[in-house]
Amino acid sequence: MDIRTAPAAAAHAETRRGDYRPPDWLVPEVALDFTLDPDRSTVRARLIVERNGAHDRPLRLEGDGIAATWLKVDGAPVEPVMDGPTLVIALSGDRATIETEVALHPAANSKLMGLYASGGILCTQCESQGFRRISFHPDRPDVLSVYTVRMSADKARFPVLLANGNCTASGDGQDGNGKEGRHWAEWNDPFPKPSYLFALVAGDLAPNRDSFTTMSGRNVDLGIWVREADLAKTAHAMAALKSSMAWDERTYGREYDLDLFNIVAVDDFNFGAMENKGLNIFNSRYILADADTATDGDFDAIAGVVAHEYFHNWSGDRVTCRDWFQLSLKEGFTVFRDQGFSADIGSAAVKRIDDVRVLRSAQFPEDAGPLAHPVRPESYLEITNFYTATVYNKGAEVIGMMRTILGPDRFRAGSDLYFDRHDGEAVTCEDFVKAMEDASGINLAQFRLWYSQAGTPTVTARLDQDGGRTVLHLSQSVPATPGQSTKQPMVIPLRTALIGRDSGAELAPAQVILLTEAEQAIAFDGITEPAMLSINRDFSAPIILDVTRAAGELESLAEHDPNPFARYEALQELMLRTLIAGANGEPVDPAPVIEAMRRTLASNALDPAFKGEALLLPSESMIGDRMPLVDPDAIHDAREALRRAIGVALADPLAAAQREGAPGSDLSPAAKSIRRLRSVALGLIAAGDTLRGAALAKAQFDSADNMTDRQGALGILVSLDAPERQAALDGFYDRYQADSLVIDKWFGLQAAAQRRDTLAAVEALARHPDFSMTNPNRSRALVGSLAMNQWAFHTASGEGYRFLADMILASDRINPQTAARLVPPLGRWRRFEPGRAALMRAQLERIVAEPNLSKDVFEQVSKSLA
Ligand code: B3K
Ligand code: ZN
Repeated sequence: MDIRTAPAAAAHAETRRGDYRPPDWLVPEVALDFTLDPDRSTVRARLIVERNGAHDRPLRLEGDGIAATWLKVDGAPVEPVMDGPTLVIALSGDRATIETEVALHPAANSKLMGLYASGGILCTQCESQGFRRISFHPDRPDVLSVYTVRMSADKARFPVLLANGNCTASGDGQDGNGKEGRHWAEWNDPFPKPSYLFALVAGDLAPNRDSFTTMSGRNVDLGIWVREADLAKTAHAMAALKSSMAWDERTYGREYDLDLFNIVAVDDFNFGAMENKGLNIFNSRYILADADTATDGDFDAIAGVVAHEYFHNWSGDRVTCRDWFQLSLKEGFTVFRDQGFSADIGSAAVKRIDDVRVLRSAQFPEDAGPLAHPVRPESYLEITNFYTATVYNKGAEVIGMMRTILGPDRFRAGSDLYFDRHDGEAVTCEDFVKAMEDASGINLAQFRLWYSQAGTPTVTARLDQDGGRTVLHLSQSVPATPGQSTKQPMVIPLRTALIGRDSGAELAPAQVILLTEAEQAIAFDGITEPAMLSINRDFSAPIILDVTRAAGELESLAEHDPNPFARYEALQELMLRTLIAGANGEPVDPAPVIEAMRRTLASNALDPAFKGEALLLPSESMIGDRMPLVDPDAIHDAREALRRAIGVALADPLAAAQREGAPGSDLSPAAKSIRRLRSVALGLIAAGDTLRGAALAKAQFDSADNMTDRQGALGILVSLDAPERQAALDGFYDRYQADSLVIDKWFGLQAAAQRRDTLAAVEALARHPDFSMTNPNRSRALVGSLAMNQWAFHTASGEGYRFLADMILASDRINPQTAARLVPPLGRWRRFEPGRAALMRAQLERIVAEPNLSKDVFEQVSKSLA
């Protein structure tokens, strides 16, 4: 139940970065008093406000779907004056006490922003602008306050009451009056924070308790709060929390600052998790895991997200963002930090391959489409739409490039300076870069273009060797993107080595070449043998690389390049060239790919996890991204043909790899590697021989003692026409009916199936009793997975587009954030052949014509059509 305020003229108004002005009023103190009930909660707020600078503007407190039951200024009742959703209070003095009361209906809050109910737990989500759905407030990240929170609730239904900071008092009754069945608690957070970091939780929860001793010897009590029945699934998250606390001390010198650190898991959550100060709230999929229900990938994602949210305590909470255009200040940096953590606790090469895969599959298409925006955007209608792969993942690459340019020691000096200089402040991306410059003495003026220019640069590279001279010719270009027709050359750090074509040895030590001009030539001295270029090693820059290669070079690099990432890239590039030729209808010889894969499989020097990654063919959408126009059928056919050829030719070594297993209880990198390669091999075997593949998959499924093997097998069976398929799907459902995170997998695997009837199956599953649009995990599992399944989603009839548009419209009425996230797959219409493009566009037009569309969906759809 949202109270509709007068349709503000500003409903679709843009917020622009250049319009930033410091707040007119500061709020040094906030005291909140919640009387909690799912059907009717009341929130009393007392704000101490102070005029900021000399001006005579009124105090403006933002609201969203709330109304003040009363308002007091310095203790005296005042009639509330509204400007649309905003409460406007004229104040004559420079300091005042403002009190408001609002009533909320958490159980009816399906947007999952503000105070809402999830499975009987009351919880909050405030970033970016959810606090204004709880109480009237400036609700901008540069207004920092010390919060005191009091809450009362029914003791039987909500025995646990948590908020930010430390619990200072608690007792039975309400307001000290002993009201029957209720209890209360009071919390205080000594660290001033913006409203987006406020949180409270009330529920019937049990803790996994542990403790951590910080580097200065302080004890921190840790708690992970879940339903009692889920306690056994919290061990991995707790271990990850403790190792990320130690890692941040070692790697960035950052120590935790409160005596308490709590995490709560809830089932209904709009994204992964939230870094509220001292009280992180998580989507339960990033906390709960055991070998029977979670894959190795799930375990890794849990460690990564737990670390990410923990790291925000410094990169986000202690030093926060001045305005939402600076989102990458905390998100890009924190992703970079969590990637470093995961690389250190697992295989660094595999982690880099995974991160680059995410960048290429999510960020590159975004950068090449109608929703392209710089890492630091210039304007938005709805900030929620800017929690993107560009802000997060390209933002992390930008930090990584600074580290590459500065070197690790100067980078660390820069981050120390940044944290020291800005502790307790709300700052900008510019402040971060300035700290890096000041600490290193390196000028980053041109580098700053990475924050302002959208679009993925393309770099061409050619190594010329003649007359004893070796010269590397480089050129760069950045494509036009919406609102940015011309671009300047960027600073592109390219980690480069030359490899002897005959010896396979590095002829010159690897070095970082800084490409700063549109065209540049670099001469190498003392190279006497024919050389091959190994460039953009470890993906040192987030670019598209176009290297002129001699015949046989990629094969040779795939086998000999000493840099594992470069070997992976060479094999991927070899596959891509073959697949693109196939999709273009050219005659294709699969032999070079098969032989390179055979050598990779046979190598004893390679980690099996690396082999698993290396043998995975580029996805259909990645192939499409490299073509002028996407023809999903041609791409699918070419990819399946190559998979079949590989499966037939390498049947024996693949079968050997598939036979290797590791006990599910073993989560060591080596055991994970074996399982990873096992299911990749199974997929290729099945591509070569359906009957054999189905039998092997069924056997792997039945004998599995862990979810990685079980899901790996089921993920292959779902695409096969074999009797084992339905039996396995049914068995899986029956076994895990009561476990919603596993049932998400069941929905997701069917939506990802490579079958002609996938779309029809998904439409049927959308009517399954377990399907629900109100749970973001479930809707993403079914609808999100279909939209990522290029061949199944893009059927020539356009039925997939109609289905997705229906889902967007239905979901917009429930949860606009979830709905808006489903728009980008339709927004890529210009990339598809004309028939499909027209059908996709027609669905976008149908959506935008709908009255009462949310700002979230309106922004994504209208920009996609522009
Ligand atoms: N900061 C949150 C994301 C909030 C998204 C708001 N629409 C989680 C994270 O990135 O850590
Ligand atoms: Zn984050």
